[in-house]
Amino acid sequence: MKNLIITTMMILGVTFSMSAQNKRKTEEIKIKTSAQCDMCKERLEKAFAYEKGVKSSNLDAETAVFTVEYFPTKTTPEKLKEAVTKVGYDADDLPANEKAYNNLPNCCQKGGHPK
Ligand SMILES: [Cu+2]
Repeated sequence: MKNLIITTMMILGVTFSMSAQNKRKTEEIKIKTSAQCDMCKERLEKAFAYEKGVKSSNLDAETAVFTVEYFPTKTTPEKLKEAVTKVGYDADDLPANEKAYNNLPNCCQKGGHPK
């Protein structure tokens, strides 16, 4: 009987630590955006500092690729892309939210920094 209790407690312990690890596991997504410059970088990263389920984010101003590390239990790639469009940028195939885009300074709108 005592052995059974110990075994049960061990199984519970293992299950618990496994689910705890699962909750902390993050995934990474790379979103191609229409960002133009360092101001865009700051704007996007600032917005994502408050976005639900996001652990960290980084925009490469050269390639306009936005890399986001997120908790898959708390958010989805779709929600993250939508959040990018709400800041005023295209996210892969999703077009930018028009109102947010129009609020961007001219230099941050598409073609603001011709390459
Ligand atoms: Cu910009």
